[in-house]
Amino acid sequence: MVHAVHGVAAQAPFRRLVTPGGLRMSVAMTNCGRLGWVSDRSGYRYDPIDPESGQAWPAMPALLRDLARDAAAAAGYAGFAPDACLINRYAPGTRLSLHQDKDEGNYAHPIVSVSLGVSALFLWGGAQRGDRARRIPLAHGDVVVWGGPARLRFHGVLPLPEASHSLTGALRINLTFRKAG
Ligand code: MD3
Ligand code: FE
Repeated sequence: MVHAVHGVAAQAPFRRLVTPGGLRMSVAMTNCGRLGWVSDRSGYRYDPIDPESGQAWPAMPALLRDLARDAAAAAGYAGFAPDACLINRYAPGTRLSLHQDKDEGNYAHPIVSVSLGVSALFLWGGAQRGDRARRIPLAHGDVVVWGGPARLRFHGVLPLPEASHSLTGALRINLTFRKAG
């Protein structure tokens, strides 16, 4: 999977996007699949075109697509066919503030996440931004299917610690598979 991520990034390099509020995100992102998640001054959206290259996003490697499909099926979501894979890259100190994933067309579809490399502490909140969040470690190889009532809960990632993993060095990579369109 790490090799597949490198292949995607060779065609669509990791970049730090700007939020609608004008702040640069600390997480670096890229995408594969028919649709990619992008943010700029005009908002958040799924776009079939990589704004950096003006080209379609790289195809979703079958290895990644099949893993997401099988994980979803094992959690009770048979037939999950993701059309978007957002790939987040964390360097030491990188964090992702508390948010909901609300840019997809149909919240009945789950999101499948795969964590690679350095472990991070995931923040698992509630339905309301102010709800107390649990801290859950996400380690290399962890696969989680977020569906049903979990789908719209607030979540985030604490700053990545300085650590090293044999496959990614100081980095953490997180893939999220979505049915966005
Ligand atoms: C719970 N990514 O890409 S993965 C994201 O580690 C995102 O990069 C984090 O939040 C990361 O939007 C967390 C776990 C995750 C992903 C999506 C979810 C948990 C989720 C969507 C809904 C609920
Ligand atoms: Fe999220």
